[in-house]
Amino acid sequence: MFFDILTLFPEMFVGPFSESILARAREEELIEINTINIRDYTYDKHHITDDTPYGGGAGMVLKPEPIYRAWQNINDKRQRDVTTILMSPQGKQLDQKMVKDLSLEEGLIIICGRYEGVDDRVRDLVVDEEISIGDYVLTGGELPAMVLVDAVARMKKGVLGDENSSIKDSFFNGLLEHPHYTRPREFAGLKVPDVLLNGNHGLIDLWRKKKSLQRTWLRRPDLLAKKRLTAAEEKLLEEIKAEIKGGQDD
Ligand code: 9D3
Repeated sequence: MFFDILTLFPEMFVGPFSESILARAREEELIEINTINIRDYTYDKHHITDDTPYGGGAGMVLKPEPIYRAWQNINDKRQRDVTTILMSPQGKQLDQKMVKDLSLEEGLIIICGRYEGVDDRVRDLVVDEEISIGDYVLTGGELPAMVLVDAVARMKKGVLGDENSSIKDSFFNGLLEHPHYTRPREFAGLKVPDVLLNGNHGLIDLWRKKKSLQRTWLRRPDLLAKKRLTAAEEKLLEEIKAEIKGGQDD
């Protein structure tokens, strides 16, 4: 899968996409990440990419022509209409369902806004979807684009070492994850729960499912409200609620 990222700051992407899982996925050509500098598509002497807003007001707006030319160039190169995303605070908030759907695309063009935003005609002409990563204000669309690429790339077959890792993901089954432990068995006076040491995988799975439900109930009741529980899960949840009333916490 390819990701063509249109940005004024391509250098920002170098570090995050050159380490660990994404670096390996690129080496193995499971994903291809290209950054395209919008400034390379300015034709004026001073390579100007922004301008003051019509109607007045604070801040600057990204001019449409350089972004449009950059988009046309890469979209033509791909020889098809590539799904084009604008990272924007006005966009639909990214969730795992959107990530999964986007991972089915052959490739994406991602436009990163800066300053107050992008001339709205860019939206009209080339943007298919506007995506936000949450309700907090950042300085531009670059970090959100990195978040999007990371989340989508790890859904592709072969990108995660363990084929099952993305299938077991919490937001995939709609629950938060159970606690994880590794050696040593005791650390700073805290012991690993005995059930994880006795090798009884039936009991371990049950314990993990219960912890998973407990955490979700305590921290993200909104997720639990959306999820259809099996009879076994309902039973565990009743146990958890009784325990919590009895003064146990997590
Ligand atoms: C004063 C109005 N601001 C809108 C909330 C202006 C504004 C602030 C920050 C316009 C652009 C930006 C830069 N942010 C992004 O481009 C961005 C973003 C974000 O700030 N938060 C979460 N997701 C995203 S996706 C792109």
